[in-house]
Amino acid sequence: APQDTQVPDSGLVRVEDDRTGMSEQSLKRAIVDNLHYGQGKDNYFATPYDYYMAIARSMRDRLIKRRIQTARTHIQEDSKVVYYLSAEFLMGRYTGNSLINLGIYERVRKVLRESGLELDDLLEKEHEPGLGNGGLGRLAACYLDSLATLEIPAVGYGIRYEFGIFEQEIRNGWQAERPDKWLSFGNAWEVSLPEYRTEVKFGGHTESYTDTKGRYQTNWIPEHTVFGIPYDTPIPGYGVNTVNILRLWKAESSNEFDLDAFNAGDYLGAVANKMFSENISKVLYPNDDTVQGKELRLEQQYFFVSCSLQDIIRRHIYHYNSLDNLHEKSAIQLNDTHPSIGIAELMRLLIDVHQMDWEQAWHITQNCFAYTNHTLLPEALERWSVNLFGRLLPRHLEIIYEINFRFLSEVRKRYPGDNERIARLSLIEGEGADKKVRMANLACVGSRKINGVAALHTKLLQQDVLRDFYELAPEKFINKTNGVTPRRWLLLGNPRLSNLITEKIGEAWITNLDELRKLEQFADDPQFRQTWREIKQANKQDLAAYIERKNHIQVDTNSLFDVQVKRLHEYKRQLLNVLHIITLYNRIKRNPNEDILPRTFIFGGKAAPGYFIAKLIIKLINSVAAVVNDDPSLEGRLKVAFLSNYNVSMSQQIYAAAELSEQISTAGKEASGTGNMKFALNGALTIGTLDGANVEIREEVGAENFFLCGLTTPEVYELKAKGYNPQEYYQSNSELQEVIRLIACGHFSDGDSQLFRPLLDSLLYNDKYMLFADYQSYIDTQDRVSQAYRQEDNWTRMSILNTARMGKFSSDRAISEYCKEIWHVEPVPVEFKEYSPEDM
Ligand code: CBF
Repeated sequence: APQDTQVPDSGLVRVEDDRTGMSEQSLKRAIVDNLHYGQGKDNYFATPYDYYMAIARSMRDRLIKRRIQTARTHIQEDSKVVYYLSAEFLMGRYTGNSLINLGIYERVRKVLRESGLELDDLLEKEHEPGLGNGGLGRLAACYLDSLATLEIPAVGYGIRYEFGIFEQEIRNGWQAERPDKWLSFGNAWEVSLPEYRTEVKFGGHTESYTDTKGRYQTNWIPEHTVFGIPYDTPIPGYGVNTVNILRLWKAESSNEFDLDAFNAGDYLGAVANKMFSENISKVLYPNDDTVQGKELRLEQQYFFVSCSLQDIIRRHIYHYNSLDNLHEKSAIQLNDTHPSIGIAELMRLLIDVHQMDWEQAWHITQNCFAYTNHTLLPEALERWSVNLFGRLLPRHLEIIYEINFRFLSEVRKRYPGDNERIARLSLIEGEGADKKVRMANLACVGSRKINGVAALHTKLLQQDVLRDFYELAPEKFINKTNGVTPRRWLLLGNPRLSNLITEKIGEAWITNLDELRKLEQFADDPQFRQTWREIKQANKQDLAAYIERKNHIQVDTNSLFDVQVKRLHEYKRQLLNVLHIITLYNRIKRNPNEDILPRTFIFGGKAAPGYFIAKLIIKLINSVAAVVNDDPSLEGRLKVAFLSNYNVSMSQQIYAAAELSEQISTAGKEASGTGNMKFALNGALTIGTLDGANVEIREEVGAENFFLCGLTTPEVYELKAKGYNPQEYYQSNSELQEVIRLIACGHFSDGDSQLFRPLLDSLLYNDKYMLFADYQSYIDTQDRVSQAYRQEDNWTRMSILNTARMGKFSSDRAISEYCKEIWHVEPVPVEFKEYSPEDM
């Protein structure tokens, strides 16, 4: 288990009282105190959940003290602040992470054990806040951890969804969704600050007038107004006193009850405003990588962005009494285009509310914002119908037209007569009723820097998706390869391995992941390899026990744990993995004595509820699992498990136990991926295409320690251009034909030959993601994996080298780069001070 690292009994932390003390005695007193006075229970009545709440509150108290001192320090030091705007934050459970970052995990575990309580069991009582879909939201969470650890003043701004990502159940092999009522037992971690509530307008119309100084002004008369109430969660850095905040906005009605409507007999009308308001932060849209263009989604985006910008302005004015230097003291990051309406909103606030002139407001706006793009998929690029936009945000539409007019005038000067280019660059797409506002274009025009999330992705943005913007302003483009926090993804998630690493190379790796290189010297040490293997084995046993508990499947812990966990999407090609499983199945059926490496295939991931094909892939995985797992002739050879409701907490356990990481998206489709990094950090070897960050992972770990398969991006483009025909691959591959025929004849669907027809038809006659083109390469590479796994010693060596060479993929590295090259912010160390009478 993680060791106490930074907080000795005396020294860094000197206050020894129930709220902030770190000694065993103080911690014990704090937990008992919170049990009594927070939960209203003693040890006779307390449930495990009460104990969890008492631990969480005790940690929160410790963080709040540091938070206050952090905030004060940032003001005293006149610090520039990073504001990270994101519609999603997939934080995972807080309490374990806080114990780790405070350095008292082991101490609290010991204190609880003395009372017969098991910390790890109690931490499982925390309902994970699932306020994100996947990679993008989880990246935001890793970045908050690194920002605090690097002592950078920062605030994460987002939405306090009442319902997070749905809970996935598997019923008869199909995904079923249940609402995620994560707040139903309260949230020990947040503090609400109604005194900072913010008003947000929607709908209505605008009116122009000339003010007393003869200036042309616009007034927005809204149809509705809504309040945003901030809820703060402390974000502690590791081994430092900095505690930043995640500020999430909850929508509340500004007019609970319309008495006039009520008196006129219109009861529903009387509460209409309340219903409109509260819907806004009700539920997270469960779509990853597709946009539905729904009004509520735009309302959500505008709501949290407006609240956040007003909050930033309030804080700034309080400190500087002027907005002239806003861009010198604030760096606002747009996590994808979801918050990009912020560009128009900041303009509105500066011009309409704070009476700034256009030129100055635009200068400030362009110098505040930077934009991260997270996807190359055209269906994920946000475009809002002008009609909808104008109805909901009439003033913003005017501002966007004005930005566009000024921007295109410049473009025309630069490219006279190039009307096609001008049309592509325009913030408005199309004509007449079909006109759309292009949010990526708005983000590009209004930002100082634009970045992709892996080297290949940034290159493709420059060559393809954002090419015109790149040609216009190449200096704006920059790559920032993603990273993951080693605190959650190794120290907390894999205590056995992190203890071994610390034993061998010390604990510096926790905040300087490049230190892991020092493990290379042990890669050939037989004793170290043996211990490395034993740890993986123990983690596999834990996961096997979980699978048995949840899925009632017994898996062989000596088999290769071959894992694909991520959102279900056709481009991620879980289906290619299934084709491999069926290929192995056929080989065994054809020749029962075939020497096949025993494998356990583990899947996990949610499909967007409206994404029929992705849901059908889940059904296929479960149907194949049912046949394979029930076949006695496959016992000890193949097992397939789909783990339902994949989330952050579950993934921590999975990464620790995985041996083979499936990263097999069609080249050029996955922007980066971050799961690929977490697997390799935990010693899994990757089978993958040259896509996203896989390219850089392979460069770092060495081609000989990575199982490469599939077409490259240029090959994919070339094949598409010349006219890809899946039949060419199908007709010439007998193993592939056998696999497809077995599915088609209903072998995995009780004889129903129609059930999986949509999947097969899409493969046979379209195959947008080129599974057939990559099938043989993938199968051959999997055969190489099987051979390699049998060379136990060499496999372990490769595994050690993978972990040892993952330094680059720390989110600390990524955030340091953002700080230096995009945000221009510096660390601001925070001192921990004892309470004094002046604090009163
Ligand atoms: O950059 C973080 C991740 O974002 C996504 O999940 C996204 O939502 N667009 C991408 O699909 C990932 O490739 C990427 O790692």
